Amino acid sequence: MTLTSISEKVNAGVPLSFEDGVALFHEPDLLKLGALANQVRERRYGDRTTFNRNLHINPTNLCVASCALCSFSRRSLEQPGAYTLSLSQAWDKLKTRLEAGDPVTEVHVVGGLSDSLPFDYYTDLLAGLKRRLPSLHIKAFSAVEIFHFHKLFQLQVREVLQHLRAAGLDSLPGGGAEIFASRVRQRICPNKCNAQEWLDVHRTAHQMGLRSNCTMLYGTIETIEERVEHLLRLRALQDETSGFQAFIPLAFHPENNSLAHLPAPSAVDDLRVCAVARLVLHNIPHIKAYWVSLGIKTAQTALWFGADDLDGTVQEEKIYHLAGSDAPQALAPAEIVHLIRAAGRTPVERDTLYSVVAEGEALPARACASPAGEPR
Ligand code: V47
Repeated sequence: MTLTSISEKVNAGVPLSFEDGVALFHEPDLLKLGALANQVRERRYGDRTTFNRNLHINPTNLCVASCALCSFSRRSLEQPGAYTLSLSQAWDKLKTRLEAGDPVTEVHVVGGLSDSLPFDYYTDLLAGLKRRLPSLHIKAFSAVEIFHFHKLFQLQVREVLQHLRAAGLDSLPGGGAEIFASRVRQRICPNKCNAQEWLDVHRTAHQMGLRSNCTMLYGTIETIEERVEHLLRLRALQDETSGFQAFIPLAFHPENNSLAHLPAPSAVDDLRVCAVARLVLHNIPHIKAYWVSLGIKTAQTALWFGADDLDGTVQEEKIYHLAGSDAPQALAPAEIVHLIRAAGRTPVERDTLYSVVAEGEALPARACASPAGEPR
């Protein structure tokens, strides 16, 4: 398999095979790989690059799963840093943003797998957020959490989703997929749902008309073959349901967790995963360069390696910052607009379902330029 023969398949709209995916990961010419991914990206979106205004709320870090990859979770309230937000504390996070005149369009809610919070806590949490801002899109609870609710509260996955939807749930985030191969899951996250269960939650959500995202955590102990198998399983579900909106490659961050002996993936790995994902996942519309995970400079570069979205303003991100991310805690909308323009792309503010919220002159501008009058 050469890049030329793969490129012919891409141009003819032929889905790439497992062998093609493996060959792309081994392709020595990163820039040629990136150029092919960029060609696909530009054919669909030109140089338009989306972002949204969002807020992360992590209601609790109490978690029964104890995943080796995680720096966020705590086993009990006695451990330093353990917390559970009261409902008013969680709602106030949104209220504070709104009172500061920041019109967030999305809240991203994910947390640990608590064995003590009642189901009402989660439904009340969503209902209270929606009450405070009825137009808010609530993207909440990874498939791992939904599966945990199914087990803990003895409800079918569909019933869990129905109750959450009635309370305000609009879509599911893509977290918790990690790497589907059971060899890897047994080492990095043995106590959470398996690949089939993760995929089944998304299948059910899609069948109910809910959209969701998907992810792959790379850079722990997985092989190239296991990465490709992961991407192909996502692609197969998308062929069936068309419910995934975006794929988010998640770079492993090794601080403060049981896998701290592993090196973090390099920027070359980051760009390669992004480009391969764009080429293999031809049926998933968007590839997000999540700047919190990649760092700002690599995320900007990823916009030339297949990515067409930078995620959002974020604010209050905990999972990556506890694992060593040195990205800022939040970006102002004007800052994201600037970063996209500085990367040579055209910024577009979107909502969660990728409808345009603002573009061109309607986008926020930075208050002041640097002394030389040039963008910093
Ligand atoms: O589920 C946890 C991963 C995910 C670490 O759907 C880690 O729009 C790296 O899913 N190093 C949470 N990764 C983030 C996530 C996400 C982010 C942005 C947008 C969306 C979306 C989803 O982060 C977790 C897990 O897979 N993770 N610990 C770590 N040490």
